[in-house]
Amino acid sequence: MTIERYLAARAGEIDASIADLLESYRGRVEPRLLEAMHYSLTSPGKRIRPILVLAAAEAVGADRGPLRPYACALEMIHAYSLVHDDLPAMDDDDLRRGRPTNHKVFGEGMAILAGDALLTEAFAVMSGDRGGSSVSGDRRVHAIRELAVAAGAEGMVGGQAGDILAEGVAADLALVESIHRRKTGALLRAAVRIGALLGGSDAPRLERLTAFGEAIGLAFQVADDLLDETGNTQATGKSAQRDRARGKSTYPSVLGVDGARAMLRGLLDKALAALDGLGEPAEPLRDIARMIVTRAL
Ligand code: GRG
Repeated sequence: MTIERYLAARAGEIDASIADLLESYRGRVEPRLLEAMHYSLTSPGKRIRPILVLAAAEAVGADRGPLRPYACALEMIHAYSLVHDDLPAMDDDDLRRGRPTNHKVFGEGMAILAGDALLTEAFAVMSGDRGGSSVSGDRRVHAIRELAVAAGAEGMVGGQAGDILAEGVAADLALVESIHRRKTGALLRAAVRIGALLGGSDAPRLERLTAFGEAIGLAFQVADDLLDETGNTQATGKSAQRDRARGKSTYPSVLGVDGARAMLRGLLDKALAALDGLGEPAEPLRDIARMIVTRAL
């Protein structure tokens, strides 16, 4: 199977699981709030984080079927982060995934609440019984903690705070990296680790997959920065050169476009080396790493 077909098939599984989940809220959740949650959770994204959960689980030999709800929880946190990131108090964006942003459609108050609900419900899903009894309680608690730490003050929220504080500041590479390891990298790393943990990984493979998750987590942001710098709105589904316009610290701004590209190639080598010894079941993860990097080169 080509990577394109693999990703489309997995995204389809995730979308079906998301549709079931949203349907289960009907009648229990304020309809307008559910509409706003539905708008952002079903809007057309790559679903890369939930796909990483499933691919990491398969890389350690697990059956991905029962893990789909947990994978959806990663997408819920991602969707919340985008809704809040687009708010006027944050990045103030009108366009996301080629569509009007949540607050443009539902108003700021409802967008904030839809983000809050997606974040909170992600943990209800992680701790609930949608995955059946396929995963031990201990592993589930470990996975929930991974997600909380990656999304919280030490992770994504902290990275976003660092990003806001660095606006207009002449940042060096260390600062850019510290922001992006937390803001983008932490959730991607957690997706891989959560897939491995829920899939029953032993410690040596978890260590390898963690190194892989860290490398692609950073690569993802370097690639996003490059696409923002050099891409167009049609390719990215959002306004181009927003980072530069806002005086944001990005990899191209500290390394130059060529330097950022070289860093991206180095991160791909690291990601692939981390998977040495995991054999054929890890092939989709290798393809995902190659795809993240090549779309920005
Ligand atoms: C925590 C309050 C709060 C806000 C969240 C982390 C964050 C702040 C927002 C993320 C916004 C952002 C543009 C981060 C850069 C990472 C990135 C490339 C996000 C887009 O992810 P993709 O490419 O998007 O996976 P799709 O649309 O495919 O899901």
